[in-house]
Amino acid sequence: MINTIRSSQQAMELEYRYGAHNYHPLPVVLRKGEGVFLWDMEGKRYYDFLSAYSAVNQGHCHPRIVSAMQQQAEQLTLTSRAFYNDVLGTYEKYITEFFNYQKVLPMNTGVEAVETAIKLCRKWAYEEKGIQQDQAEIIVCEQNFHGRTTTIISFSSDPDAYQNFGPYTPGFIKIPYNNLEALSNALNNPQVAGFLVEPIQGEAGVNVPDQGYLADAAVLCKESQVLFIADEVQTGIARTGKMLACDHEQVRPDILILGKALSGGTYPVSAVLADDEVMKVMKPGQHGSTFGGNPVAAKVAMAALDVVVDENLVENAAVMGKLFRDRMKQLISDSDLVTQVRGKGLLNALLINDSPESETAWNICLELKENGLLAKPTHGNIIRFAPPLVITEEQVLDCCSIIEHSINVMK
Ligand code: IF1
Repeated sequence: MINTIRSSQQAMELEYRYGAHNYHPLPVVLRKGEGVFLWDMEGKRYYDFLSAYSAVNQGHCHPRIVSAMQQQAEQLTLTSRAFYNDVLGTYEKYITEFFNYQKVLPMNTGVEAVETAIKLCRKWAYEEKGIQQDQAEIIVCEQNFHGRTTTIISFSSDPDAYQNFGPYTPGFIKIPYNNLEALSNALNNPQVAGFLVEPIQGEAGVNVPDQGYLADAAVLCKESQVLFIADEVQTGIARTGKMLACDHEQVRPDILILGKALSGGTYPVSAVLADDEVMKVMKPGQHGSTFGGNPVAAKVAMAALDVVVDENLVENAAVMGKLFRDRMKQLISDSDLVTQVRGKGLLNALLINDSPESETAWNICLELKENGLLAKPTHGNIIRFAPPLVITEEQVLDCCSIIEHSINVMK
């Protein structure tokens, strides 16, 4: 009989004793989620303003997604790709038509999808572009975050992400984000195969590039026969007030990477989408994953995307995001503790007027927690605010009051 956890304190102690210490969570122990709300073990309710880093766009435990998961889980959970099943083809048709690509390669986590995109880009470079074997380079941006596997952290600029995990995977060129001249110069290298970029840098602190950056970058890549690879794991699926953040500039990536909210936070589901010109280089036995494209993932993803459309989450993210930023701009003029609000749709962040090494942002998040709102700092002095996209106007206004009160208490 598994010993049930009876208190938050007990839960934290168990994790400390038996779990690897690879996280520093906010001291709150959650046991229930529904829509924009989370409840801790003592029954206190919180607004969730992290959404599991944009995985719970549809709201916690969305009934349609949970039901799709339950129904498939009682019938067939996993065949592996050694055999066909009666769900995958339907899902592949659904998602390729949804995002207007000819092919999809289904994976599980975001980082697996990024790794898949890198392999696809390199193979295309050798077999289609004619780059010399093992010489392909992929351009990435400083302050990127694309996951935590060894290849991905090989091109991270965050010492916490890469220190003492070497030797590193070669074949990546780092350039400053939001800098077209740097991209143009890097593209002069004939070995370049792709440009991997987050349309908005989430972990870096919701870095929104200048209007036109993505569109101009895509043009530069096309002119150099370089694949434009958009990592929309965090910015995709309605989060920024468009279905994809690339849609703000009508950019159609050559390779599109999705994850997180592709399942509404119920199950690990990710996907890489591309047209045949690129995807054709992947032949049987050259890539895969035990769980990639499994029947439960497929049903969950279709339900999760249906919810985004049926509940008009793209529009709601755009409207509620603007409402949030407008209220925060008012706070900025009233308080010297907050210097900037930035973001698109419901992916926003507040810059705190203190050094990144200070505890101020963390202490503000502790105060927010006391007042019923959960958020977490990204880097040092930046707090990300990203609620589920189902949030109502009344709830946004309520949360803005909580944030204003918490900031003023801290002043
Ligand atoms: C954690 C950060 C966010 C991502 C982008 C790929 C991935 C992520 C743009 C990999 C994942 C998660 C990882 C999660 C916290 C969160 C995060 F703080 F780590 F950096 F969102 F900003 N591309 N981001 O944001 O997807 O393999 O995790 O499914 O605790 O590491 P994954």
